[in-house]
Amino acid sequence: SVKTGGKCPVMHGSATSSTSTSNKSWWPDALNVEILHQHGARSNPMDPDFNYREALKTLDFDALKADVNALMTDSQSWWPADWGHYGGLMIRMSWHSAGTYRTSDGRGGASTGNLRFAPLNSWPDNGNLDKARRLLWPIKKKYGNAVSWADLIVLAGTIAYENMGLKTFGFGFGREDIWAPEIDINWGEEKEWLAPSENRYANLEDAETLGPNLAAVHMGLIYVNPEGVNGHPDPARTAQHIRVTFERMAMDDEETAALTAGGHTVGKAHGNGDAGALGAEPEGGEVQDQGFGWMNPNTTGKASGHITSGIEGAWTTNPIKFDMGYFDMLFGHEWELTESPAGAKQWKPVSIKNEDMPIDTDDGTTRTMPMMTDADMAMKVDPIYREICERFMADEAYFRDTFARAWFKLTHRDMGPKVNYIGPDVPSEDLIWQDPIPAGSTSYDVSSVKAKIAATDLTPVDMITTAWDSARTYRGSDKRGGANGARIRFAPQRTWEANEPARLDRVLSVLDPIAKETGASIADVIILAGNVGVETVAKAGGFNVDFPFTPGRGDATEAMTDAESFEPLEPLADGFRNYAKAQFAGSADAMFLDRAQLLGLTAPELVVLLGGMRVIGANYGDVKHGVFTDREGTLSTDYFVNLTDMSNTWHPVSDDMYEIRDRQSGAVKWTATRADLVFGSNSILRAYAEVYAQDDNKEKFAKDFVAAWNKVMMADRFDVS
Ligand code: HEB
Repeated sequence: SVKTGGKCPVMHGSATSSTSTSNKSWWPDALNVEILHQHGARSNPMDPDFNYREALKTLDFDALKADVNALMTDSQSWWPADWGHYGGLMIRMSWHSAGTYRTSDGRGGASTGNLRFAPLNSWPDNGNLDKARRLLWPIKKKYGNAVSWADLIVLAGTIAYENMGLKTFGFGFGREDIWAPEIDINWGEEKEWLAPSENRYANLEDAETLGPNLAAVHMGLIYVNPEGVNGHPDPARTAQHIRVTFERMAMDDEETAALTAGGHTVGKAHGNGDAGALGAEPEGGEVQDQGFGWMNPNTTGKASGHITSGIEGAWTTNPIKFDMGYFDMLFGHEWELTESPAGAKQWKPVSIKNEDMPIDTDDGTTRTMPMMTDADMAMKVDPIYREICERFMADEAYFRDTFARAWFKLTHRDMGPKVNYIGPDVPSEDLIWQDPIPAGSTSYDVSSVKAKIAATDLTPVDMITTAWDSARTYRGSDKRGGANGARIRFAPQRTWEANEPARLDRVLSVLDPIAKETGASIADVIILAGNVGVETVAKAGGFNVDFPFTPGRGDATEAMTDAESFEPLEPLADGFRNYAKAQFAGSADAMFLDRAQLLGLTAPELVVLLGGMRVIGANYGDVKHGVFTDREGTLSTDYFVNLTDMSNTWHPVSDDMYEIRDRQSGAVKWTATRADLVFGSNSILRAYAEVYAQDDNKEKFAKDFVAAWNKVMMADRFDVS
């Protein structure tokens, strides 16, 4: 074969492939500011005015669904379907696109179509899902911009279930595609696929000690190793790891058991041959492979020759029907350890009647041995999962409903509030994990509310910090958090250290009656107060800013709030207010960047907001670190002017604490943290800091500050965007 390895024999001037001499490889500890520059207009091929929600209005939903249905049983010779049905494959694709979601930072999940790109398109766990997307391509091609890959990938699995006899809970369109892989998601530190699990656990025997933002046991896997922890079968032990990894995906024990059983009620595992002989994964392939990975050189051209995980066999007697077959098989037989033809560890029935065996994928006259993975055995061996399965077995309708709801949650968890769902099959029932928010009034008199706020004895800082704290929980990753709903009034947010509970109580007790008097929601009044506060400090700085304001935020109730599910949204550090819980001080700059990315800010927006917040005096607990001004409470560019002034010197004095001294006299002028000084030390952030330090950019600073402030306040207003 012609193998150039993609290497050009002639050196050319640009770094056209990721070279080993990128800045990241020279200075691995530098902040990765690029995470703020993703998914820009330069990478997006759509017209600038393209709006996916609008495009969806032109979609013929019924025709699309009919085409996806027809695809299920339209077997292609280049990838023959098992039993002539692609349902299992499509479901596994949907599940693997959704299953990367983790509650800790809301990243991962099905809402971006990232399965098209590396690393996900080439993760060992995603083997042969490239085939599923190529099978869908004619449909994507036909419907074009009116349906995103992200939606189509989730729809395919959902239609597959319908096709195989499950009444699903519903479906919402509305996932907009990205055009380059995300660079903000930390999938782990390992440099080797499926590296031993020890790397990511403090103690592998305690599944809870899995690294904080991770939700899989190995690099390159969605959840647990199907052959057991580090490939050693032990269902009871595997159960502990299933519990933790699924919990991090927001699933409780019942949802987990339902998903696993309902998932493996259909389809099969593929390992009928030498898995070691498979070709490169899509991203590592040769140009002539055209992004097709894991090709099997020993293929028979039949479905029975597909090799994916290396595990071989179906779970049920009839793998193209959604039925109770998984429970019948698992609980109706005793199981013993065996190996697949590819050498993978799996379980087989000690004995089984011929008619209970699944028929061969290609040949309707022969039957094959069913199997269970170690993870399936966990459903039987773990006492909690077992009890849940027994409940399902006794009540098929309950199992179907529980599974259908869990599948809907799995595939919609990262889409944010229900207003983001589009299409004829959006379920009307409100679900607690959607963080429901009732519509708020839009008809009250905004200026009289502002006047009432201004007439209170709240300071601008009271108003600004409360509005900020209310809005800053927003994370674009799963579109949760934010000011709408005013959940800052409830547990757990009301008592978060970062929210300065005493001040929060005091401010809310002043704002609450204003909301009651005027008919505005408390959520709106909190934001309006922030606007009043910023207007006041801007005026002090000589700027006359006029705030845009869009009323209509609603007030959630405690009954609409799953308090526990908000715990991961707690700000453990918030550089904008120079706050870090004690144990995180050393990485305050990195956590600052993380928060800015989750808020959806660009690097210039991050910089302008930070500089403004400091001089306003919005620091947590009124600490003075980074308040580089002698007129605190006035909106000004002083922070940037003093940060970039060479008449100062900078000195570390203790962990994460620095002094800014006068170069001549040595007198201490200010103190600072890493979250301040990184804006002078990081060359990219410094470039923006210089923009706002410039003599000609004072007005620009005020204008940009207000725009960035407003962007954060509006980040969760899907109801109006
Ligand atoms: Fe599953 C398949 C594992 C969960 C759905 N999985 C499968 C396989 C394996 C597994 C190994 C085979 C692959 C091949 O092809 O070879 N899973 C697993 C684990 C877990 C799971 C370990 C945890 C527990 N799944 C799951 C879920 C779901 C699923 C949750 C959904 C819901 N899967 C599935 C399906 C399939 C599978 C459908 C079939 C595919 C075909 O047929 O192709």
